[in-house]
Amino acid sequence: MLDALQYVKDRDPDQKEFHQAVLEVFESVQPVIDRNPELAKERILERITEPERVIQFRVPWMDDSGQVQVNRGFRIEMSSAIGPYKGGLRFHPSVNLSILKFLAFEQVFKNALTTLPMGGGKGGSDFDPKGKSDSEVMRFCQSFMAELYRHIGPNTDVPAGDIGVGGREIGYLFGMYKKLSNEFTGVLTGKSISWGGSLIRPEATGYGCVYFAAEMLTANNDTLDGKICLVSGSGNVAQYTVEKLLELGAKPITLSDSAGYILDEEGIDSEKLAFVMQLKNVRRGRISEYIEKYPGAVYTPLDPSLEYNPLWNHKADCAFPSATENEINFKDAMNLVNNGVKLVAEGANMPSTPEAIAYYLDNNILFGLGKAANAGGVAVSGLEMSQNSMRLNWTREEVDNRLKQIMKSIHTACVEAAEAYQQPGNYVVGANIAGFMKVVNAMRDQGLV
Ligand code: NDP
Ligand code: 2IT
Repeated sequence: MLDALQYVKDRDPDQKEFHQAVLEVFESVQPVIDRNPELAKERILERITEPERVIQFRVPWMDDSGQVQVNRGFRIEMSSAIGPYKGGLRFHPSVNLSILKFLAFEQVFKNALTTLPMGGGKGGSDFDPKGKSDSEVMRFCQSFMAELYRHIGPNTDVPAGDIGVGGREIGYLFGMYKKLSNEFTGVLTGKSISWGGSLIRPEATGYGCVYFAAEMLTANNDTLDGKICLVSGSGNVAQYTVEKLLELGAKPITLSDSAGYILDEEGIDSEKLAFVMQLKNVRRGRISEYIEKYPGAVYTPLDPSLEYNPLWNHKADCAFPSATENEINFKDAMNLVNNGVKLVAEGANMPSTPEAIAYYLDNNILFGLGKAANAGGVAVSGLEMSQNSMRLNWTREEVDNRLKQIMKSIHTACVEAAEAYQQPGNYVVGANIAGFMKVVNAMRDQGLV
């Protein structure tokens, strides 16, 4: 394992997020390698960490003032062992190869856990949609797709949304793909319901994460009813996490964006959530505006000089990090535990640092790892692909029931894999081993490709 990790680090020494994601999986699957030494001989770890294909391209576009802008576009086609490459596109200034490779790597195992036939990929751009007009976003998306279209397809690679890519962007990307390929196919997921989308896809990641949390609690004879919850982010995942928490009787009290967070000790109820949805999705405003509407709440701007994030330092029962990677460090994890938090379910991808994860496990926190807890989004993307292939639409109830079933089966797979390797209750080991085994078995069946 150490050899394989060193090999990965030596090949791309500056890709620290990718190394972090790889280390977590390698540590979890070490007992599998120990039991099956032929995997080391077959260099499975070296193969599984090497993307099948990496595409990088220039994305030139013109802004509203007539200035030419140049961004970078990427698509990492990580693994097609169990299906076409599948995973989101992220538009954010921080996007680089390391971040996209970590996301694509996690996606491979997450998609395997969903039980649906999807490989793993991820892509995006360092383009920042914030503050851009709709026409600028459209021109950018069209230029991005002018290159990406030749690499994707409904049976090859099916992108979707992620940070900075929601319904608006998927619409512009789909329109350009359709024009260039002269085909109306399910090449992207997260489409609008009137032209091939699936009901429940917008809700799926947040709902799924709460279903997963509920499963972890049920396994411990508890429920979400009455639980005080810390939620970070205020985008797609955070919004529908809050919606489902409210439905299950919990009390969410925080939301955030990259500039700061709000604390509403009376609880963010459905009326307040509707305001946040309008604010973020339609007006594209900032979470600080929440306190203008609800003066009982407190807004705290982000203070980069602090070694911890005060959002994670309030009395609560559960935490749902739903913004971005590494948003909970060791100090934050200590604060969570000291404030009584007993459950952490990751809506975001890799929001907890390795030190934070070790601290949760040492303190018996019920910890739902992102690749298990947030798999509901891509699972319903998989259901959108099925509906597109059948040229049929399922009802809300049908999709929601399938989502619930999938989250339940992911929970069971994690529990069983953790038990099989003598680490009961460890969802990190459980998720990584269950996802890994499925992908590795497929790779071995298909030979050296
Ligand atoms: P959105 O773009 O809808 O929302 C992202 C939210 O997180 C915004 O509130 C944003 O604030 C905040 N945020 C983004 N980057 C940072 C940062 N560097 N520091 C602090 N806050 C930040 O994205 P999603 O809700 O879709 O994604 C959130 C997380 O969930 C990501 O980790 C994503 O990979 C993961 N995820 C998403 C899935 C999906 O289906 N959409 C599926 C599974 C996981 P601001 O507005 O200021 O940028
Ligand atoms: O991280 C993720 O799982 C996503 N952004 C969703 C991917 C998808 O293909 O729906």
